[in-house]
Amino acid sequence: MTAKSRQTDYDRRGRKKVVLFFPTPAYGHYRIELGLALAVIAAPLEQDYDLHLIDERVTPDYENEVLRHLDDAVCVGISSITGYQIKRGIAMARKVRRRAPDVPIVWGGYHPSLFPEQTCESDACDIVCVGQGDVTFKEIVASLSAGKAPADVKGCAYWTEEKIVVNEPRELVNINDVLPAPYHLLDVNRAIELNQRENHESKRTTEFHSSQGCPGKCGYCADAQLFKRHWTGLDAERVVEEVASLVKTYDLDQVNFSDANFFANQRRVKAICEGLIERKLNITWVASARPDTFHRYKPEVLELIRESGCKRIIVGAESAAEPVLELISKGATAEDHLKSARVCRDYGIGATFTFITGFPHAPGTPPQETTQDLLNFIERLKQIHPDIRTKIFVFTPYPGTPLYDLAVEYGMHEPRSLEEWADYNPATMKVSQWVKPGERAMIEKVNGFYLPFAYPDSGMREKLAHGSKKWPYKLMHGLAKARTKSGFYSLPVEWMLFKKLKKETFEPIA
Ligand code: B12
Ligand code: SF4
Repeated sequence: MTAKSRQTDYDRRGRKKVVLFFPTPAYGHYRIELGLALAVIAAPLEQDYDLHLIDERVTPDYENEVLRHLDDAVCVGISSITGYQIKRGIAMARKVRRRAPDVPIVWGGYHPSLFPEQTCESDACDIVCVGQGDVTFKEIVASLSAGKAPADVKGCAYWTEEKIVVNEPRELVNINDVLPAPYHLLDVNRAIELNQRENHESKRTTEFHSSQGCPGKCGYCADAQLFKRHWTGLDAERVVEEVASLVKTYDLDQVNFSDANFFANQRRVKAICEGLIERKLNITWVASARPDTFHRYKPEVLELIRESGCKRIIVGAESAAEPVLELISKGATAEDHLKSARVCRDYGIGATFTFITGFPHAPGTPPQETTQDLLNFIERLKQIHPDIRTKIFVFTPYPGTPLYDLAVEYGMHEPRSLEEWADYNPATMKVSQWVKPGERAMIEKVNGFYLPFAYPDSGMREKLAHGSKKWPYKLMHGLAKARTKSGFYSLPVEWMLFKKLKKETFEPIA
């Protein structure tokens, strides 16, 4: 379909429904993290509109759920990060177009925000919400309900027959001015049950977003594009109040904070922990920390963190080689990683360290850190603290970041349309010319299988001591120890058997 032949009608007077769709975000098997973005943008519309929030992973018969509301719809909203989520979003947009060609389709989220014009060029999109959607989406809906294109709405771009119009940007909205996310519009219980059934989670867990932005400037991270390195946190009282209400409503055992940088403000963290303890919520919680922040926390705050139920922190370590840490502007050193591991050990908190291999380097030059170097460092971390998990990602350059520009400079092909971005998936494409063939399999094998057996975390130790499969686990522990000690990973019969039996590695991130 060419742009000219679109039949979109921006005059939506008299319609009362708003349909919001959260496509499956990633190719492969992932735990379901709630599509909180939809709830946040729906919040200010709740009084005046009939809202339908549909999550491809959670809503049964999701396709019909979207299509059956179109006759009376002001618009359909689609959320997306770069990659597979676009693919699923386009697939749904095309179905919407076939059924109701006049209904405007609005895209929002990290990817459309980076490429508003390019996204509008696709026949799968009419309007893009650039950046935060809290206020912008409400105004887009108001404009359409008043019968006009969103010409006066800051922070959006839209398609017209003559051209694509990009309006002036919207200033950052303070997260404390945003209404609480109406979780009841999402099928939280079903998401929890799916995670329990399909991801073998024992706890009833959901997500909470307590801050936005991050002052860091890591060269691979998209956060700065949206939040301009500006961090704002919800007030501690509000966090505790909302978390307490969620725990009660959904009978939760665990809350995962999905903030980019939960620990940015020590005073706020202390107040949140005190609040959680005072309320006797009796939950565990998980959140992300920068490697240079956590070990600098005061001992009394670390005590409170543990006492309030912090089960695990997630540390974006990325590398242990100084030249790489410098290249990616991490602002942390390998020593910071080791210190964080020691602090977690001393205070009885688990930690997941995430690493990235395959950062770009100039053609003809060797990598500054090999996957084997990373695996050696991971072994050091695991020797410090038994409750350390690790995950190695293969570097994928995300648009809008300095390392993306470097990758392009070194010859990476740049996708040129929304449709091309849909295939930009780290799991399926050979995006990286900086990771040698066979290395992905090596990572999966050693980091996802042998290291967890050789250095068992608390969950694995439990299985080794008591579980029904105690003896096979003990045997594997011995074998894995011998493998990691010798570095001999050829003829991995036990690994091949494991791959046949299980779809996941032993160490989920949270
Ligand atoms: C939860 C999460 C996930 C979840 C779900 C993804 C999702 N779409 O939400 C899962 C676990 C699946 C995931 C996976 C990945 N993620 Co992730 N993830 C996050 C995280 C931590 C929180 C997102 C969130 O819920 N925010 C809360 C809501 C309220 O905010 P929001 O989503 O930004 O929505 C606001 C606006 O964007 C806008 N908006 C959003 N949608 C819509 C829709 C409409 C219609 C409108 C009008 C507005 C709108 O309005 C909202 C309110 O202001 C963010 C980091 C962060 N702190 O934001 C990274 C982040 C989104 N992830 C990112 C990445 C790179 C990944 C991975 C590729 C990482 C990897 N190495 O594998 C994988 C993808 C898997 C794969 N291998 O293919 C990047 C995205 C970069 C990009 N260019 O798109 C982020 C920003 C992290 C970062 N700092 O770089 N992730
Ligand atoms: S610390 Fe995390 S969120 Fe902050 S800039 Fe670095 S990667 Fe992004």
